[in-house]
Amino acid sequence: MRLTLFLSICLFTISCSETNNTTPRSDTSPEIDMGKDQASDTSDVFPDLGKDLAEDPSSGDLGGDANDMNPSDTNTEDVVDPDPGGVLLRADLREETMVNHMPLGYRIARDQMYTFRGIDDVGGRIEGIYSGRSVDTDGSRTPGGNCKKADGSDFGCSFNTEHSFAKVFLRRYLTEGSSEYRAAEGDIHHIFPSDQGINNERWHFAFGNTDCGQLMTCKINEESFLGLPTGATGSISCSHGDPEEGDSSCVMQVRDLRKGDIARAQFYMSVRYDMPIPEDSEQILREWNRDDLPDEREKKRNDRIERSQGNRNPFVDDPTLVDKIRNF
Ligand SMILES: [Ca+2]
Repeated sequence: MRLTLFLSICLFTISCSETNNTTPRSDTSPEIDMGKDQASDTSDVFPDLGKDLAEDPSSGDLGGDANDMNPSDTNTEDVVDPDPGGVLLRADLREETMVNHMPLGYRIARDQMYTFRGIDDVGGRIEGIYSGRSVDTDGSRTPGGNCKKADGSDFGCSFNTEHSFAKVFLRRYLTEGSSEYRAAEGDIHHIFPSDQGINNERWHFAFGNTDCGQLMTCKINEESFLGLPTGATGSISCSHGDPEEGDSSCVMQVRDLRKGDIARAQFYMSVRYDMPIPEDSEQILREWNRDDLPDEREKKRNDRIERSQGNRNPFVDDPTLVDKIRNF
């Protein structure tokens, strides 16, 4: 009798134990599957982005939309943005731009830019990024020579090379002399031919929109800007200081035709070298990116740079990527 009772209790216990073990396993199965699906979806969000970029620079929707990622999933109510804030996209672009980059060094980079049929030689002329003034390609890194003042005297107006992501910021975020620093210093995606005068005027001021009507100081169309029409060369203004004294409130507004070019160069640098862009500038650069979309000249420059240093600026290939990343 005791043995029978003992066996009955044992059987009951085993049965309960199995039941207890089975029930939660059954409950958790869908969660495990869901996690797997999410992980799978995430890896599918930007499949081989760089390959697409390289093979089809004109591709219009590299990042895609959350609802486009799994066409077979008709239950759109349950679709969750797998990459809120574009963190994964940013990481993918960083890897893509880094893996393919073969840094040239600043000296060779400039040779690639200024040589005959080089990156910035368009029909035998080289254009200043800020002024739009162009000079003959002469094979040197400082084309342009001398210009005449109104009184007939000469003054230097040759070009040099502008680091649009200012070197003071490269030194702040990268270790000067390191391989990353040298790669950034000679990264052609953000360096441009520029009138020396305007390059000096810009110094390392942030990019922004100027208000020459209200602000104390507004440098525009002065002698160093070579007498080009007002507005053609952009402007520099300072809310409470003088650009001659390097006031930190000064900003430089780029001429309309090159606003987007400069903006996409900044976003590229932020992603490639993991450097932040100050919030105020970032919002304006986003506007510039939308207002001035890549033209043929900018797209061809991207192609030429890829042939020289191996990587592309993905924001030139697809400017909509900018607004898929919440923070630069
Ligand atoms: Ca442009």
